[in-house]
Amino acid sequence: MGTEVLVTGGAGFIGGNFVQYMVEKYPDYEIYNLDLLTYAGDLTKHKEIEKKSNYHFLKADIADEKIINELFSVHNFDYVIHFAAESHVDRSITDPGIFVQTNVLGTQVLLEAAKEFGITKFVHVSTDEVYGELDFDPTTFFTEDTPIQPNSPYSASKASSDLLVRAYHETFNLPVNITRCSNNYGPYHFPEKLIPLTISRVLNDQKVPVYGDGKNIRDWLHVIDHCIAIDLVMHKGENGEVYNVGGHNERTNLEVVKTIINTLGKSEDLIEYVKDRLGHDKRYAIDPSKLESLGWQPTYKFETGIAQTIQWYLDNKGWWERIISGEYQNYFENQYSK
Ligand code: NAD
Ligand code: TDX
Repeated sequence: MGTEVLVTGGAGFIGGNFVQYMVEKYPDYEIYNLDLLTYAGDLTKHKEIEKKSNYHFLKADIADEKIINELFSVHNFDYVIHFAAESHVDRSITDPGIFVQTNVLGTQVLLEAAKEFGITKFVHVSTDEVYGELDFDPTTFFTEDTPIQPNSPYSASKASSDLLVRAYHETFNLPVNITRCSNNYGPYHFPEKLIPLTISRVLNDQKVPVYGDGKNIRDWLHVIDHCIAIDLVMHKGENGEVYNVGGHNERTNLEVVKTIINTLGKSEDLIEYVKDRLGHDKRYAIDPSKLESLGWQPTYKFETGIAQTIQWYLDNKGWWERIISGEYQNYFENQYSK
């Protein structure tokens, strides 16, 4: 039997890019995309790879123990690359329960199945947000030894899942890695998140909501560089280790929004300062030296990556226009009417 890779959340933004990358890069691997197809999941992005014989789709809820166990019993998954999650901080503030259900319970169900049926490696895709926030001192960074101090229900649920992954390694010797990446951007980013929200709204000459004073800092990484990092960790990561992923691309939110507006030749009057996010983390910044010691380097400069991403949204209007014209409209109106 060839190598079987189970990718959870492969209909979402990062998991979707990873599935496409793996199907192309490893034609001798069988890639199984397992996804519940929530509001954030969409299979139209996989039209091209659906033609390939090494791509397979399984519709399932990671928190459904019965179905997950059945799937592990009929397949021989060598790798589990776990992306599936509720991923939006603002939604976790208005409706935290589903974050615990999917991110905590769902991860535990997968870990238990991996332990019972046996695997080569479980890669848990986590986030720098589990470390909490940094102040604006540009010489400070999150390392793998930074204490876990999540501030939002989203990051608390991710931190909880990280701790379960760690526990399954310590208690049951399950072969695991945890990756903690900074903010991603790139194709198929769901338009509730800052960069695609800004691009889609500026293209429609609509106001862009900037939380607070716009000075919060995020560390941006192109999604393909995240995929390359996970590929490396999956094959070369030392068992039980955590790897931070980031490319030293810190920008204030205002800088990001202005870059997009200026690239599209629109007016900065589109910026609208709105009420700040509750518990809004000031700054994230990653020290990626541990991952670099495995041989990883980012391939995208932010300036090139953001220009290509803006172009992608121009070339793929059909994809995001369909999303923002559906249920998303209610979400957006509720979110910004508060
Ligand atoms: P996303 O919201 O775009 O995609 C999540 C996917 O998971 C969707 O396809 C959805 O249908 C699926 N899903 C949700 N609940 C499920 C369930 N119960 N069972 C099966 N599938 C389910 O998220 P994303 O931005 O691609 O993030 C992917 C992962 O990467 C998450 O674990 C997130 O915490 C992590 N991460 C994201 C970023 C970022 O900047 N977006 C940065 C670091 C880490
Ligand atoms: O309308 C907006 N206006 C605004 O000012 C939105 C949606 C966001 N913001 C701000 C909040 C943040 O400081 O922009 C920054 C980025 O916000 P998001 O795109 O929501 O990302 P963030 O909260 O930083 O979390 C993201 O990165 C880490 C992902 O959504 C997480 O899944 C990942 O773990």
